[in-house]
Amino acid sequence: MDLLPPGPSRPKHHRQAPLDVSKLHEQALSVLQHNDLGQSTRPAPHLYPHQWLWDSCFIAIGLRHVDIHRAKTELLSLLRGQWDSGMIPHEIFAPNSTYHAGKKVWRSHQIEGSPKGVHTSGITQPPMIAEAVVRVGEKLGLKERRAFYEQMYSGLVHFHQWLYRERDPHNTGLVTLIHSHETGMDNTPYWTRVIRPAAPVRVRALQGIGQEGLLDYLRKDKKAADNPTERLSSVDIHTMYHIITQIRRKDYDLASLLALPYASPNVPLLQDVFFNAILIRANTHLRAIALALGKTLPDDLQLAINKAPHAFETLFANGNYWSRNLRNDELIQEPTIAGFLALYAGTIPPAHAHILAQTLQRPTYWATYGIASVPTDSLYFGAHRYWQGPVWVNTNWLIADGLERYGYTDLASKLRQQTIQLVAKHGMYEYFSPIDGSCAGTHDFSWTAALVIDMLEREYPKGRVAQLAKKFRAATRPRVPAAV
Ligand code: 9WN
Repeated sequence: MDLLPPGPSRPKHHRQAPLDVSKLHEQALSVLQHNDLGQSTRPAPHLYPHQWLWDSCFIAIGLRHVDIHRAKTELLSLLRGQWDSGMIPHEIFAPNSTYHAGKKVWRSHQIEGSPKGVHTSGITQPPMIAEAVVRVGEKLGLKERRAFYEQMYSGLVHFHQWLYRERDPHNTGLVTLIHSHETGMDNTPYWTRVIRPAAPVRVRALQGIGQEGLLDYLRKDKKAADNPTERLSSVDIHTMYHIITQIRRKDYDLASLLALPYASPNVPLLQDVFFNAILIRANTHLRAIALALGKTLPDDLQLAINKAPHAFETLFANGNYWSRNLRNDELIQEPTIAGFLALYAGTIPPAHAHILAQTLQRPTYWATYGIASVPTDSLYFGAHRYWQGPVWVNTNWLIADGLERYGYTDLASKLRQQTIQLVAKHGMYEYFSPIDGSCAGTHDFSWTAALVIDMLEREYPKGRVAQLAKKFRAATRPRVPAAV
């Protein structure tokens, strides 16, 4: 595959097979309708019954095309989980739903400053919320947009301030993650590498006698998964639970965790490249929101925002961007999709963007349906193994956006069209094999549906889907409360 030169050319159509746009749109809407919880949307019916931070952002980006009121509600509802510190948690638990790492695991109500009346996790997730607010804002008239921005503004500022104040205590310009779930890519290999030495004694003992298979019986997520072998390994999931217990005992506070010496089974801490790239982009959006409201961001935040793009460049080595292990200050040069998010950050030098655009076109990353979460020549690769190989619709969406920002318009369009084809052929699944597109993970996955709607709007003539949107609004409206 050749690198397409940057330029303002109109996107060409890269259709591989005839596509029934209306049918696909209808399927996507029915998934969102089915997963609608009133003021938020669950990611999937069985496996993920609560509200997740970055899922809701992607969902709002799709919903804005069909029900702007509901899209606003999706984002406003995230603020009900915000902690006094400013943290927006990665999960807000819906009442009466079971989940393998639910409220009893996180115990947010025991921590001072957690919100009253809702149970949440104690960690965050990629800060996609400013992006989603701006995307929803694009669909509103000036007056309504400002009103919506006003509703979101202080929560957003507070969140970004928390990220830099609490998660970058040494003012490096890069925030640190305390759990792999914060990156959104739970078992991505660069996290797996640092997590495995932190396995609890019981897990290592079972591994020592070759009996780790027994851990399968203690897993709760397997019951809800369509095919449990497509999720994390039992060793990794038990290690992740163990890390949750340790960070909970330290009130999910980075400063306290930093005070622990680095020896197994302590907690891995990473300046995560994927998360920081998204944060840099979110900062740009936050600035735009402040500008639209005629407000000035607080000085501490301005300083951090200015520093971040320079600090991000310290993650560049050998032609890619990597996460830094805060425990030993080393870059973890383990090939995954994460470094490509530097394109989405939008602040890297064009020469680096050029290298990334070339790398992601290698067949090991991009076979037919977009970018594999781990290249096929990695030792970690498994075509259906969660974040260790499959193509995900949200990362295709993010990378297409990043490519476009650097002028690779045609490549971005090709990526979006292949993603649409993938979902049209295999269904609204959570993830897909990068080799043959076969579906994996859970069915009726909300961000797949929402982002397909967004990509359809982008790639296909407008107006063909308006009627379906009307039908969707009629079906959801009575269940949506007037305000959050
Ligand atoms: C833990 C909901 C979430 C996504 C994450 C994805 C997965 C949860 C899990 O599901 O994580 O947060 O139970 O494995 O990795 O990106 O937000 O869709």
